[in-house]
Amino acid sequence: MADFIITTFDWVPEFPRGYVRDLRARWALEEAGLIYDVQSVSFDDRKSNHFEHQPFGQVPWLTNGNISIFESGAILLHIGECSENLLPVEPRERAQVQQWLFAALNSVEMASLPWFIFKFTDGDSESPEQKRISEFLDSRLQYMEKVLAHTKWLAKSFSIADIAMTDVLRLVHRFDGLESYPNCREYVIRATSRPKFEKAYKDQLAHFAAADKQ
Ligand SMILES: N[C@@H](CCC(=O)N[C@@H](CS)C(=O)NCC(=O)O)C(=O)O
Repeated sequence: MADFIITTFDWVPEFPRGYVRDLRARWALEEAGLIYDVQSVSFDDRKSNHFEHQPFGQVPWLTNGNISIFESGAILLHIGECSENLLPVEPRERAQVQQWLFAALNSVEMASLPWFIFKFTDGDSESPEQKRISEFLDSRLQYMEKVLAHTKWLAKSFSIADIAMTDVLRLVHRFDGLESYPNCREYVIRATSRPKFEKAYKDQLAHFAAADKQ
């Protein structure tokens, strides 16, 4: 049995495929060259065992020996601890990666997720609430655009922070939210062109497609 086990849903509807957050864990483990298995829990029928690992009844969670850890950011940090390539040991570089990991989740995704929910549920209708959220996201993207004008990756080299930031931004890109942000767009393209992302992405699609056939 592999040391690392990612648990995700057995099936999800077509729409979120390729964007389910187990992708963050798959991608990081691929980049780290660590062996892992993927296990499934029911999407339709969430049992008490599921809530023991992920108290919100969501996915993913990761097990590594006797450790079981949920929240994709915490999972990325855990994988980073096992791979110096993704989370450097040198204190200054390590701090850079950690700050950008939290920035992806706590400064950008906290704006992109409500924006996505409005897009998904209300389309392009510009309600005052939707407009406020769009402006909030824009304010974050304007700063990211400046940061990404000068750097290929968020820290000295590709890291868990780039995995989180890319995954956050590519959902915005999916709904044309990066049209005015060429540096953010190029960053997403650069990161998602990495062979390990492509593998993780294809594997996720295959995982859910296999459930369709059953
Ligand atoms: N903050 C959590 C969010 C996890 C999350 O939103 N998971 C989604 C799949 S990407 C999910 O399980 N959705 C089903 C639900 O919320 O019931 C993380 O980053 O791990």
